[in-house]
Amino acid sequence: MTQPDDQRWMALALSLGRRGLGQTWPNPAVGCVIVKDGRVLSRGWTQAGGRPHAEQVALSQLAPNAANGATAYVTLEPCAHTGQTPPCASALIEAGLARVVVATGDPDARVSGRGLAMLREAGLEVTTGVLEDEARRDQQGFLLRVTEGRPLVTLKLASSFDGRIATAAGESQWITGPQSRLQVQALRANHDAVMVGGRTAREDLPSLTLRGMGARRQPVRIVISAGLNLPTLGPLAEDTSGAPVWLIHGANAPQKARDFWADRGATLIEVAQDPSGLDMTAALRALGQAGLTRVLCEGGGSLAASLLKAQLVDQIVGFTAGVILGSDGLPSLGPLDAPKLSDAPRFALTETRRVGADVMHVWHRADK
Ligand code: AOF
Ligand code: ZN
Repeated sequence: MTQPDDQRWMALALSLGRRGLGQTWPNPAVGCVIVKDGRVLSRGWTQAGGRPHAEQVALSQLAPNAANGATAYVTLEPCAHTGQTPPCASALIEAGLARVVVATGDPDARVSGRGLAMLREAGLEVTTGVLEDEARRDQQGFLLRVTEGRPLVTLKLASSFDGRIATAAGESQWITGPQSRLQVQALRANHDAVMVGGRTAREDLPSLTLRGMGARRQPVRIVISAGLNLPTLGPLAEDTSGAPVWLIHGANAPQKARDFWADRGATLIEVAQDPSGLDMTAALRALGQAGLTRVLCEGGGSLAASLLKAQLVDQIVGFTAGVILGSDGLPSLGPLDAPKLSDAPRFALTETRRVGADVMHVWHRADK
């Protein structure tokens, strides 16, 4: 049974959990609040690298017996397995909690209902489904990794008012303003990896690193390039920021290029290829297998189009500027081969925000 303040405390637990997004992969970013007599006793969230778990962090701050009779609000079903630490369900039982409120279940085969069962068997009152939709949205990356074997994909599109990303001459700096670019850094911070296509890597020589957000973990830098035709000078080859480089390529990538990047510490991932390009479903499955839960695609237009065509884009974050470039400007996306409107990928608006002189808009896949 839910109680009057359940939503309020769960909202707090969700906001704590979000602090871990981008930092905890392959684990979920969970939040936990322990409440007694209408007051917060302690708070916790999953730490960088995925451990300790949120419940353990919250419990570790309490004096012995302090949690007796208290309620724990947890954004994901407490774990039931012994990993490097004992199960969170046991820790909550031993700490003497009377009630545990959970937003949504954990589909991990080692947990999957067992965490809730352990709590109930020990006589704790268990309430589930509080702010479940919000929790599933926050944890969509982890849920997709476990249930579909691939990470969540966020597509970032920064464009002119009419959806262009450069002038006919290729001038693109800067269409959106400094505040939008700061928001992009915040997006990098809450994703596990940043991904671009080979052409963007060649033309923009991006560093793809996180600057100034106080993050402890740099996102993995992923480049998709069938032939590994990538610049051998520039930040991807030289950067010493400690951000890993993973390169996804096809069977035809020359050995010389593979050796060059392997020598520089890059991880090489080979996936199947057909005349239309690399198999993006296979590429994302490989990334899920490697533990990634949230991937931010920052372009270019042809990579973004192939992700959309393969129905692999879960959310779009758009930044739209008040500059107009016309049809001679470069479009933000390559062809989608969707001649009918009913075939076109469709997204539903979830948020709009003014960011400096631009507008940021967040969209989710309409069928999810
Ligand atoms: C929780 N609270 O904060 C997190 C949980 O490898 P381990 O032992 O750390 O276990 C990882 C699994 O634990 C992960 O797949 C997910 O099922 C759960 N993560 N559980 O109770 C947390 N991060
Ligand atoms: Zn746990």
